[in-house]
Amino acid sequence: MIHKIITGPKIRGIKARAQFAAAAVTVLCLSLVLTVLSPTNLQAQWGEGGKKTEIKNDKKEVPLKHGAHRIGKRTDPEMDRWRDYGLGEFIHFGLYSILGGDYNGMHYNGASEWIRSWNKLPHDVYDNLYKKFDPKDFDPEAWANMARQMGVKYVTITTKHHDGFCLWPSKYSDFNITKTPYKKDMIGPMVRAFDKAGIDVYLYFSVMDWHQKDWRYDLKTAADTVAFNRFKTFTKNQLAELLTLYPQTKGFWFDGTWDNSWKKSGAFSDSLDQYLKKLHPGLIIGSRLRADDYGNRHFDANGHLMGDYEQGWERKIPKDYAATRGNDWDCVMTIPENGWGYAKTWLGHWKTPYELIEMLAKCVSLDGNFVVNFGPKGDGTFRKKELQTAQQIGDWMQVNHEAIYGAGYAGWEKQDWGYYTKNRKDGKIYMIVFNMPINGALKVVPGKKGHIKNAYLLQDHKNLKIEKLDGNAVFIHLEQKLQPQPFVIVVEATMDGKALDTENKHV
Ligand code: JFZ
Repeated sequence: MIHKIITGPKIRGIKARAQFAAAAVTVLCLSLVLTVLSPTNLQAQWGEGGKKTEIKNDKKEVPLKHGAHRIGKRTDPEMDRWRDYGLGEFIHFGLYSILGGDYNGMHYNGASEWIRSWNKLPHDVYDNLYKKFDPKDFDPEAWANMARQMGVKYVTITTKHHDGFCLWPSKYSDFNITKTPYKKDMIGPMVRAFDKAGIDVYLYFSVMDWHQKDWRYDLKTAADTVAFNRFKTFTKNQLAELLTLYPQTKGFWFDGTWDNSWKKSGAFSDSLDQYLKKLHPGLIIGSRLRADDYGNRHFDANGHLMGDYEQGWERKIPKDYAATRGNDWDCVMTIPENGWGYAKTWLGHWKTPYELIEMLAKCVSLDGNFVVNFGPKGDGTFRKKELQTAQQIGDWMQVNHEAIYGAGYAGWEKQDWGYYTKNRKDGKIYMIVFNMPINGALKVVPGKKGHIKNAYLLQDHKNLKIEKLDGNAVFIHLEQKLQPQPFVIVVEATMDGKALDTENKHV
């Protein structure tokens, strides 16, 4: 099954490429015809320093009814808040948490929340699991405390995964929590507990729904279209219901939007996006909801992001700033190699807290947020290893959070010791160090006009020795070459080209 999960997106990818090629030909013809009518194209370019410069070029944009409606980042307070989170938590919890990837003494090798698609497990067995769903030890306050201790600023919780099971009392689907032995709403208590702990709540919602008879993978017949139209209304109703029941919601994390049926529904997903935002001003929706007129997802036919942030960085991190195209983005990450829901048998590598912290540092250094996933057990508690991971990330965050919250891309040339981040408000630069060089010195090459004034360790505020190198580069010397954990150095610099009196100090 791992095979199936791994090859799934690839096959989809090939199909998508074929469709893209077809769309591209259409687009080319269209643009030839519509040259006279088209607006002048403005292409955004991103370089070191993160400054966006609009450059005019002669290429014409493809006219789209359902492409991006905004070029560049959202600038409202809600989105500023999102941008400053730095660290987030993802929680996958549902019927699949009962099985934990095992059935009848057999182990499913795919991601455990996909177990319903395993040919060894009859659908009716899975669909009757709700009769056993009773997370007796679920304690929303404990979940929120764990998140707070870990230092996360936002959490995304699964309200409904691909299996269609709703963790809230939806009046639009009987396949919901009230029909289980547990009976009570789980989403409300979670939303309120996280909100009380000062953690913003986002709702994961899979559009693809294996339980609904009207769901279609593709629209091949008129009957498919009729059924899928009913499905669209159902989806819209469920989403409005969630926003009405849980007004604290800050945004939706959409999923299961890769099938042809949805890709052919660009007009609907566009109107849905606008409807939800009207219902709930400030709502944040990433690039996994919409498709454009040609079925392009994430980016429209003109390469513009459709959504408030790029949501395609799933278990992967951009290699450099250029790869982010200057967009807002977050990376969602599993602790095991792959698998989001609880898995009793957790095979393969487990990421260590420091590996996760390094990913966090890298994401923030490239202007993104980092989200760590947890898969609680069927009884509603977290496995020990996940609790320890959260605790250790939290311990590190306690000391070093200044380098993460409100910080982003610094624009300084990356060095091998680790990552720079920069506070968006006061411009302070942080060095998050993972690889201490053998010579005990860290090279810093500030931007062209930068001059290093002072450097100190964030953990104890002890000043560090600075040695001037050629130009405005410096070495920062550490007394202790081996550090037990990743550490942060705060750099005070002037960026106006003026040298400071400390500049010529030699060590
Ligand atoms: C999806 C789900 O199928 C999965 O169970 C989990 O919820 C995850 C967060 O999201 O998985 C995906 C979605 C997109 C890609 C790969 C896996 N992708 O774009 O490569």
